[in-house]
Amino acid sequence: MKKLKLFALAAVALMGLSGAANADAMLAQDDFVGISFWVISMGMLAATAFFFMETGNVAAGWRTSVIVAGLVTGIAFIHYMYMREVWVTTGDSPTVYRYIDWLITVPLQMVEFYLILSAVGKANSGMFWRLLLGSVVMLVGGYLGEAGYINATLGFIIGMAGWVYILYEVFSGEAGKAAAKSGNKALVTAFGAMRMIVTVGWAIYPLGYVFGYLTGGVDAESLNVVYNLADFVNKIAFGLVIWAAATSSSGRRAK
Ligand SMILES: *C/C=C(C)/C=C/C=C(C)/C=C/C1=C(C)CCCC1(C)C
Repeated sequence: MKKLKLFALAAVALMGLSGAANADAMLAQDDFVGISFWVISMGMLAATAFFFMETGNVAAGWRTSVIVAGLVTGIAFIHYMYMREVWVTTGDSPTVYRYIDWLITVPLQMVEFYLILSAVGKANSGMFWRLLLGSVVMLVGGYLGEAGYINATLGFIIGMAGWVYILYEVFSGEAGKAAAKSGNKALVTAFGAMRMIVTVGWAIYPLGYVFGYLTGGVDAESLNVVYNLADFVNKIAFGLVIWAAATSSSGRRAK
């Protein structure tokens, strides 16, 4: 188990490094957007190491949730290595990389609602599929709109429908009800905090879409900084909430 974890970490770090091998990609001292890409990428690496290392400190039922938190930040770390290179060398928004990252990490984060419910025995497969479907509709709609395959407004409407569906599921749908009735304090706290992140923290992305593509008024610099900060909260803090619930329900350092 220890060896496997080290191997996984080394693999993640190596993949990330290969993205940084371009010698032309020198960060300018006044490129604050580029600096934010660097800072967030290192935050993602540190979070990944932390989550993987902590999997040994939580009860078996919570382990998968903490592993998935590490996968989310690990996948984001690798994408951040590429995104910052695109930004630093060309000054363009790395939209394709961002969406590929979202397309993998957001469904994984949705699955986290299911996983923490299943850690306390309150999940069913219907929730899993509904949350997954909502996130895929949201992202595919957004990408088709942003990349110009469909009208930007139409893409936005499809994306919003997916997001609203997710919010319905975690607030008033079966998943929300199951959490409220679970009687597990750590789960209720974590579920509530994750729900707030998905409501408030996630609102930043559609706002960025509106200002960046529909009304205009936000330049690529600001949009990237905002997305970077949003990812920091929505991936790392989201994982920490799960980790906190996992450790408090497991008794710290339970082995
Ligand atoms: C780690 C990355 C995360 C949590 C990304 C989340 C992305 C969204 C919540 C995107 C939402 C969008 C809409 C709700 C409307 C259409 C446009 C999107 C895709 C930006």
